Amino acid sequence: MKNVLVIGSTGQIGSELTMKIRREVAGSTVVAGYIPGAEPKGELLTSGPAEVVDVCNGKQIAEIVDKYQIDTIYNLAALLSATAERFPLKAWDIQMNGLINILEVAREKHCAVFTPSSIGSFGPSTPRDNTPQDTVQRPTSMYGVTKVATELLSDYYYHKFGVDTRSVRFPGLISYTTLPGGGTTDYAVEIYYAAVKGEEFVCPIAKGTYMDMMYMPDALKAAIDIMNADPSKLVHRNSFNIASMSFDPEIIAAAIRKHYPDFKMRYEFDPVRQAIADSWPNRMDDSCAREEWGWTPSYDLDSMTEDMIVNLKKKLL
Ligand code: AKB
Repeated sequence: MKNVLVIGSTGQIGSELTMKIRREVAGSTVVAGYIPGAEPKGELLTSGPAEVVDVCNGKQIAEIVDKYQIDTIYNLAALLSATAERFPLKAWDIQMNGLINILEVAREKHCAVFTPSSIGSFGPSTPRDNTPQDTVQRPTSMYGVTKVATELLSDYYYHKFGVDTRSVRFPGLISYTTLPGGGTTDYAVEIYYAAVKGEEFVCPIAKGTYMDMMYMPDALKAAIDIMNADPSKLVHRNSFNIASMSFDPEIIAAAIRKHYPDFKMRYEFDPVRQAIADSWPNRMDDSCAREEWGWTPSYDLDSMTEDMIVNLKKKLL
């Protein structure tokens, strides 16, 4: 991984991943790909090249790959689960037509490709606890349909054309830098903003709904480590279960109350998000990722909560 293109570089994952690779991979050029209306700002803009890269424009992707001699593409363009339910055709266009554009460029120009999958690739008939690496994947949301298809298409390009595709199934990601938007797990970010601002939190997800969650530093580490993994050790490719913590709204609220004893939360559930959450696993089994490329998370709920609060205080107060 030397010359990297991050497509969707101004989103929740992209904004931090671009900076981490720029800082940590010596001699790398990391191009921040963005679409008009979501321009990079601040350090993301000043610390390296930025280019308009629309996944729906294969020619544009190919030009940027040639211009910077790109060897690795992080494809982070996506509509998250709740938004994808509102705009299913747009989600299909970005997630599937966008992916095939990227895979075609990668095939021609010999790039490795990371396209994240998600807990959303599972559905109601998947075992909910200790969800195995290889299991039933019959999601009921458009987001999930595109995620399963992403996994299959990425594996297809590896087996058929030798394109070095690899990825992970991300849990809900929690971070203080860039807000997510339109996801089912967004509540687990928003709850921290409410606590630090001293506001009551209105939770859109019902009590007792468990989902896998992960702190952003662990997610970024996974996205880089999987692309640097020894290919001879990889039995799987698209995509690996990765896990670090699983909780329901009561449990995260209790972790926050260790810092803000008066923190208040009430429920007003969102039927779209709740239906999606009810179809997702409680907790994935990530033993294949641990065995095949040494995945280990660093943060649990308490250490994440402490770090989120310290950083959000600096950001918001
Ligand atoms: C979402 O909630 O849509 C995403 C995801 C779990 O993939 N955060």
